[in-house]
Amino acid sequence: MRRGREHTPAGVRQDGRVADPRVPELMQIAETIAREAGDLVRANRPDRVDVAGTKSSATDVVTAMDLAVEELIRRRLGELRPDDGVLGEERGLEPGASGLTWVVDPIDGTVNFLYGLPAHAVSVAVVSGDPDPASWTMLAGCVHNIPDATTWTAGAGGGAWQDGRRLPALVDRGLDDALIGTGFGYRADRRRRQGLVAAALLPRVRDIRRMGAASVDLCMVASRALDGYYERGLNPWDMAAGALVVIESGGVVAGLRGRAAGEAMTVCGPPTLVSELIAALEKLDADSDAEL
Ligand code: LIP
Repeated sequence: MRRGREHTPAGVRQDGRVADPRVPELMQIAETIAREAGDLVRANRPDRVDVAGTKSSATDVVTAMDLAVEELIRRRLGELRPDDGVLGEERGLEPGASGLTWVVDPIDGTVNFLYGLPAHAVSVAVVSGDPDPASWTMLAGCVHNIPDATTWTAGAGGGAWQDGRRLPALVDRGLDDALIGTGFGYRADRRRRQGLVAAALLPRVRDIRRMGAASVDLCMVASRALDGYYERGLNPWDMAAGALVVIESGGVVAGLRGRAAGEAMTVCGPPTLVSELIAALEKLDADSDAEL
C-alpha cells in the first residue's frame, strides 16, 4: 500500500507489467464470489432485518445475513482456493498454506443494510503476506454494492474497473475544492473526537459526505464521486479491496506521519490532495481519541 510517496504499487514491476501472473484469475474469483454473495442478500433480504448480535458497542450490529454471507464466501473460497487463508469480519482468521489470504467483509455498511440505505457492499480481496495493511501485498479485489450491483474490481498492475469499464486516472485538486468522504466509529469517545475533526475540516473543504461503508467510500474516490476520503478505525476487511481499487486508479492510500494506512487512519485520493489532507489531519491529531 502506498504511503504518501511515489513508488510502484504493490505487486507491479517497475516496467508497469503485472508482477504476479495469478492476478487475472484472482480478480475473476473475487468478482464471482462477491456477485454470488450479493445475489444471496438480494434474494433473501427480509422485510424486517433483525439484529443477531452486537460487537464493540450496542450500535455495532451483526445480522444473520452477515453471518450467512460470510459462510457462503468461505465455502466458495474453500472450493476454488482451498490452500488459501481467509480473514473475515465475522469469523476472524483461518490461516492457509499458500501464502495468500482472502480478506472479506460480508456486508460492509451493516447499519445501512439494517436501515435499507443504498451504500452497503460485499468486499472480497486477496493479499500475499500477513493480512496486515502495514505489510500486505494486495493482489486483487472486488467491491460489489448490493442494492444496485455496482461492481468495482482491481488487480495489482491490472488497473481498476467499474462495471467492466476501466477507470481513468484520478485528477488532482486542492483541499478547499474537494468533496471529502469520512466515517465514524461505534464508540462514543472516538465519535466525539471524530466529530471535532470533521467540524474543523468542514470550513476548509468543498463539503463532507458520510456514506456508511468504507469499501464504497474508497471506490467512490476511484470513480471520482468523491475527491478524497479519510477515516480512523478501519479494519483490514473494510479497506482491503477498496484500497487496491484506489491505487490502481492512480490514487494514494496512506496513513498519517509516514505510516501505512490502517486502523489508526486511512487517507486516500490523488497525491496532492492526500498530502494536503494528511497535513490537516496531522495538525488535528486525528489519529488520536484523546479529549482535546
Ligand atoms: C463500517 C465501515 C464504515 C464505518 C462504520 C462501520 P461495518 O463497517 O465500512 O466506514 O464508518 O462505522 O465500521 O461495521 O458496516 O462492516
